[in-house]
Amino acid sequence: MNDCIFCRIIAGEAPATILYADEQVTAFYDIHPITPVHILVVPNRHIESVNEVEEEDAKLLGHLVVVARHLAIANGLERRGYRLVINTGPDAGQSVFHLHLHLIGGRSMPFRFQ
Ligand code: DGP
Repeated sequence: MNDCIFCRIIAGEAPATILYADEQVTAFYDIHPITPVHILVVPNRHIESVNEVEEEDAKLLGHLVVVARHLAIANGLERRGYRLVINTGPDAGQSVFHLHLHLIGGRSMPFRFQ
């Protein structure tokens, strides 16, 4: 997917501060952080959104969460807490159509889901 910015970051063709990478996922800082810590954890394979997730992707999505947990600990978020957010589709404000998990924390966040 040459027109996908996250595919280009994963391939090393676009700049980003890579915090973690393995054969399944890549993590890097969000370019527009909304909290002191704002990291994106992204599957290396292009999946547009949760709408395209299949049963065989369950292990990959579990791995995304495990990597996010390690990054939360590495950034000192474990005790105070953090959010893991996956925006899906226009009503949720998804703007990059390559599935990604937001790890946000480092300040208290209001509860906004009503
Ligand atoms: P979402 O709204 O859930 O689709 O979030 C997409 C996020 O991706 C948004 O917070 C900004 C971030 N982002 C967009 N383009 C780039 C980029 O080129 N580099 C990095 N590091 N982050 C990006």
